Amino acid sequence: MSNFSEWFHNILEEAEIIDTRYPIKGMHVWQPQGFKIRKYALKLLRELLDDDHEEVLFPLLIPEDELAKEAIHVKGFEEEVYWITHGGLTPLNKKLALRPTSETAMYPIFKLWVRSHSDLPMKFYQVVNTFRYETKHTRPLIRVREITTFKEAHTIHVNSEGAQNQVNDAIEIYQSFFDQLGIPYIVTRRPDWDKFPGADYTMAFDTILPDGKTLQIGTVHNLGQTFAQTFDITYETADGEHEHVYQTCYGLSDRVIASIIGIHGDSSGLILPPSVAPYQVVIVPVLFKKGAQEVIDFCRQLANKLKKHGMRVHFDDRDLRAGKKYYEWEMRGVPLRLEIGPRDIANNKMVTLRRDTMEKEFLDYHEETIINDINQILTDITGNLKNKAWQKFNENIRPAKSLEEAKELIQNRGIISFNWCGDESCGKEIEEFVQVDILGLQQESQDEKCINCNSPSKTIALLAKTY
Ligand code: PR8
Repeated sequence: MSNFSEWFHNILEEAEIIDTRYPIKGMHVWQPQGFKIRKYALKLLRELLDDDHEEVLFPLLIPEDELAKEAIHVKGFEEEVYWITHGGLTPLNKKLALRPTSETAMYPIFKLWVRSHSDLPMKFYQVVNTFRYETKHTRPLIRVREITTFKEAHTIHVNSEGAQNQVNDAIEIYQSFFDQLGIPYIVTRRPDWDKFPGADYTMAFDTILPDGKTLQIGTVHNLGQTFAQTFDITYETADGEHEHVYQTCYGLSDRVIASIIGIHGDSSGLILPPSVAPYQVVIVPVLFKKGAQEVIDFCRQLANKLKKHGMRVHFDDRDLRAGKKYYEWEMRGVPLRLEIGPRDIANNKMVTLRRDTMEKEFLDYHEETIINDINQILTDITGNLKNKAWQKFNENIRPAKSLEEAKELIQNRGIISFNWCGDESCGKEIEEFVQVDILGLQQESQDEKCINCNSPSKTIALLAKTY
């Protein structure tokens, strides 16, 4: 995969994930294969959130005066908002924004919903499309102007500690989600100049794509009381006082799908983790004139049996050369292929090909154990994909002891860690020298000196070339 960008665009087209020919920049069409991956990814996410969040659906349009209420927030988004100015031929009295995110759509309503301390915490989420007029180079799934898979959660708490704990819980939820997809990540606190507009602070998940650039794949924001004060969201305490609530919000997007595709794929195409693969197993019959019907019957029965046990299985009985079928299913990233011919049936065996290793093996066929055996292979594939991805990720994080070394190391892309005093103007100097941005702050450092100004270092920070 020498040119990731080209590989990525080709595979989206060849595997029928996304059609990029829609005539609006940054807006694309989900094709059936892509839509299924998206659907299964969302299923995993909903399973995690539904435990203690309620799913809701707010309108797409936000009145101008609501969007403008929170000054820092609106400033942060002013260059990215799409506006509706007319209803048919009639100019609207009040312009309507296409939501770039839904704080200002939801929070005036939260004001009506929140009553007493006993109602709290409240935790909501929705999966919607949002619109951002991105000025940076757009790329399918990675930087789009219509984010079609925007999962945004919004929570409300009685005190700062509640919001703080929720930030930690949200990080755990996302960790568990990315772990199931085998996507490696690093969680950092964004520098103050890069936090979500209106947030007290922002925690972000970043992964590394095969070209060595990092991609922000999720964010968790502690909003403190900023929006609560702007939208006057209060609750009644046990003593009958009225207090402003504390809030958090956290979001993920189509970038999750981009990461699944980009991180696991290889030169033969997609490699999908079984949890999101449209087909987890494909059965290809190896047919000769003699015994063909027997093979077809056997394969069909096996497919039905696996389906009954909840697996997504496809029996490919098209009249095509086996080699052509192999090529296609490999390109589409089906985790496991079973090849079954007359001799295999006679010997109670079948050939398995794992897409992650491309290794062919014989599997003994036993009526009673076949379900377990195949499930075990799928579990192994999930584990192997995750391990391989993490290994590569970790190899791409390197420490630098000096600015010169940081500049040198960043030529190989990836993430560079270094000691930093935390001062904004010093941070800007570092960014200027190295010519990449500070990604985030990782952890407190002790007895170390800032790589730039030599004063005591407060944190280990990360530098990266980002998408
Ligand atoms: C919020 N409010 O909005 P956030 N294309 C693809 N993915 C994107 C794009 C884009 N143009 N822009 C952002 N993302 C908060 C939290 C409700 C939910 C993805 O936060 O602005 C990024 O992965 O940080 C980002 O982490 C996530 O959406 C949430 O967007």
